[in-house]
This record gives sequence, C-alpha cells and structure tokens, in this order.
Amino acid sequence: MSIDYQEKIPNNVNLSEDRRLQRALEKWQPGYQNWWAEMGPDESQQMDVYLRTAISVEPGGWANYDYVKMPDYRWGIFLSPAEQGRVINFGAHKGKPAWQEVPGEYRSELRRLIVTQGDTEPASVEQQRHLGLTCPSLYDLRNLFQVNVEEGRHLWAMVYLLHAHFGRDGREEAEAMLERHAGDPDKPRILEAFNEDTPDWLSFFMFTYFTDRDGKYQLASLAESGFDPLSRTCRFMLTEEAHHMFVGETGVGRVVRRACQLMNEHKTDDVRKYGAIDLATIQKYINFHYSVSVDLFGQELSTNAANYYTMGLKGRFQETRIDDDHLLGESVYPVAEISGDKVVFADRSALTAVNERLRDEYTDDCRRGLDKWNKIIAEAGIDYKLSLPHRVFNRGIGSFSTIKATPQGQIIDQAEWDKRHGDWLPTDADRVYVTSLMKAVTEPGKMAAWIAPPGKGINGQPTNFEYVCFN
Ligand code: BYC
Repeated sequence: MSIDYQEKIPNNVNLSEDRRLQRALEKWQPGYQNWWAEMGPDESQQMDVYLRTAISVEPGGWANYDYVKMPDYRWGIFLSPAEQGRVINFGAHKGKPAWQEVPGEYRSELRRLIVTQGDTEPASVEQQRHLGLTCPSLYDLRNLFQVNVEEGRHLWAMVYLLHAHFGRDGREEAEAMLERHAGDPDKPRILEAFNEDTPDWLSFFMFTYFTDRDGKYQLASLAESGFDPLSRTCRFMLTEEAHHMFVGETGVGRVVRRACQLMNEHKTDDVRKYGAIDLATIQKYINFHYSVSVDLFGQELSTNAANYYTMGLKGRFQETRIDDDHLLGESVYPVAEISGDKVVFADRSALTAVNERLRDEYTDDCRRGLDKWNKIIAEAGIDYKLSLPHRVFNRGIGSFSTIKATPQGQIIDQAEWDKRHGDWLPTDADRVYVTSLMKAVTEPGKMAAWIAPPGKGINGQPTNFEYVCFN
C-alpha cells in the first residue's frame, strides 16, 4: 500500500490503470494549483516548511517529515486499505456487502454529502490564508501550513470520489469546489461556519479545536458509510485530522497559560496591560466558536439525516460499537426543545435525531479540552473556570435559532440580548485588541508575548528548530 510519488498525482488507488480517470484528475489539477496560488496561504510560495507528507497509509508510514516548498507539496489520493468482506452495518441494507460502486437510487444524496464535506476543506484554507503574516512563532507557522496542506489534500480526497464515481456531474461539482469561496457574497461556501473570518490566531486555535472537531465527528460518521470508497477515504482523513485538533487544544492552552503567568506575576486579572489575552476574552471566543460549530450538525430533527441513515450512507459515531438494532425504527432519543420559556428534553424518534446525537457526542468531546485548560488555570492557583455555553446559546441553525438565550441557557428577549451580548461574545473592541497583538515573530524559538511556548517540538525536534526557512 505504498504511494507512488513518481506519478503526477501520488496515489494508492492504481490511478495509472484507469487512464480516463487519471486524465480527468490531471485536467482538474492545474485549476487546483491556481486556486492554491491565489487563495492559499499568503506570501508562502518561496518558504521551505518542515512538513509531514504521507508515504504510505500504514501506521507509521504516513508521517514522513522534511522541508517542502508548499506549492511543491505532493497532494495525493490515499484510501485506507480495503477490509475484506466488509458489510453495511446499519439501515435498510444492513448485512449486505458494502457498495464498491454508487448505488443508483441514492446517487444524489451521496453526491450531496460528498460535496458538503469537500466544500469545507478549501473553505478553511481560504479562511486562514492571511494568518501566516502574523504568526506568533515559527513552530506555529509550520503547524498552520501543515493544517492547510492537509485540508488541501482532503479536498483532493472528495474530488477523487466525485471524479471516480459520479461522471459528468461529479466533474462539474469538482470545478465548483474551486469557484465558491469563503465569505464570497455571490458564491459562498455551503455551511455557514465556513464563511466566517478567521482573522487572528486566537480564532485559528478555536477553529481547529471546535470546528475541526466537527470534521472529526462528521468524517467518523461518513467512515461508517456503506459506500466503501467513501468509508476508506474518510478513515485515512481522520488520521490527519487528529493533528489539527492538537494544534487547537494546545494553542488555546498556551494562550491560557500565558494569561495565568501574567496574572500571577502582576497580581491582576487585566493582563491586556501586559500584552496578553485575558481569560474573560478567551471565554467569549469559546462561546462564539462553540456555538458556530454546533450549528454544523444541522437541525435537531432531520429527515435528511434519517434518510442518509436508512439508506446506509452516513452512520452514527462508532456505529458498530453501539448495542442496538442499527435500524432505529422504534428507538427514541432525548432531544432538547423549547416549551414556553424553558428548554426541556423530550423523547423523539432516534432516527430523525441522529444529528442531535452526534452533536451530544461532539459536546462531550469538547469538554475534555475545557478540562485541560481549566487544569492549567487551577495549577496556577487561579480561581476561574472556562466553560462551554449552553446548546441553545447563539444558534443560527435548528429550533433555537429563533430565540435568544444566555450562555447558561436562560431564554431572554431581544432587548436584553441587545444589552448583554457583548458580555458573552467578542465585541468589535475585543477583536480590535486581539488583532493588535498579531505581529509576526519569526526568530527560531521566540514566541509572541501573548502565548506560552509549546511543551515540545514537532517530530522530536526542539522548539527552537527552524521549522520554516524564508528564502
Ligand atoms: N449551514 O436537514 P438538515 C470539516 C441546511 S467540517 C447552512 O439538518 P442535514 C472541516 C441544509 O443544507 C464537517 N445550512 O440538514 C472542519 C438544508 O437546506 P435545504 C463537514 C445548513 O443535511 C474544519 C436544511 O438546512 N462535513 O470537515 O441533515 C476544517 C435542512 O437541514 C446547515 C459535513 O457536514 C449549516 N450549518 O444536516 C476543514 C458532513 N445545516 O437544502 C474541514 C456532510 C443545515 O433543505 N453534511 N443546513 O435548503 C451533512 O451530513 C449534513 O449536510 C449536515 C446538515 C449534518 C451538515
């Protein structure tokens, strides 16, 4: 299962044996490269970056580190190895062999899922394209670029599926991936969180913690798919995704640590005086990024999601580890809803509630990082606790999008929201302050004043390693 890097498009899918597909992808490739040059990381074309490139999909083989010029990064097509005799594990086709070709009756639903997933990947690169100009250290700059090239590869992963399995409409969808852009009023990205700005590094760390984690849960659900090529593609993407969330978790942790150091040193909560980001502002960023990311799970009750499940296209998180009938015809799941001025839980069909269940699992996972950040604060002897806002807070999708609520989940009227939302979400002044800190630090080992150094370097290298060389 090693990957042939002599080919124009590195791959482990025997591309050279399918000339038509190979030619179609080679035709798409220059458009991708132009998109990267125009919409990818600003002013990065000449830099040598210490990057991880996959050389095989086996454990240990996909993490090969070396200096690479990013435009020369070998974006390729890698699927996890096929599982002999794999069957569909849920829905109406449960127990039948997994599909190797698109099941004709579900073609449009499957295409829609792949397009929605694929669209997020280049979107995140676009959102992050200016950040390299204000990196807090070379270590962070390298991590940003690692995330960016891998998101680019994840676009390749979805484009491969579209080209290989959806004929002409697949090729058209692949073109459209490069035509929509994050925040473009005429041709926006499909999901709302991918049209938001990622204007500063605190936002980047929050994005990689909260929004990439949506990616983990969505990819894990698609990895359960009865459509085997999608499952194998997503399984390999998940191995790369882990590093992105690590960047977010440790990034926010380092900002918290720096705030705590200065709070203790100067005996004050107001560390802005000393060029750091105060815990109250970090909490507001958590409130924003968590609420925008939970929207990505869709409606609480979704017939689309129920259909995807019954069709065998998109499962639940770790489907095979769940002890039930995997059909969900009779089962119920507690779903939050509004009753008068209160949020209550009511049992609803588990089938229509699969989005909500995934959102709950995601939230539990988000809490683990909060615990780690709170441990940093507690170890510094500071009496402050960061928390996740309530699920109903600041929602744009689903049944809570029509109400206003506090981060504790108390429903309030518009007038009170107008008065108080600046206490809960970053204000323009907060954003201006955070932006004012964003100045590039490019001397090996040096850190910006608002962030603590990382605990260790990448791939066993010291933290003062020259992770990026400017030419
Ligand atoms: N924004 O029945 P519903 C990642 C629309 S992130 C805007 O709940 P469904 C990554 C929906 O289109 C993971 N619109 O929808 C992270 C529909 O509209 P129409 C990305 C939204 O489809 C960081 C209507 O509401 N992958 O990988 O069941 C960096 C009905 O809603 C939104 C996926 O999302 C929204 N947030 O649920 C890089 C997996 N939500 O057509 C990468 C694939 C809903 O009726 N996607 N709408 O007018 C899906 O499984 C589903 O599309 C969703 C939505 C779970 C997202």
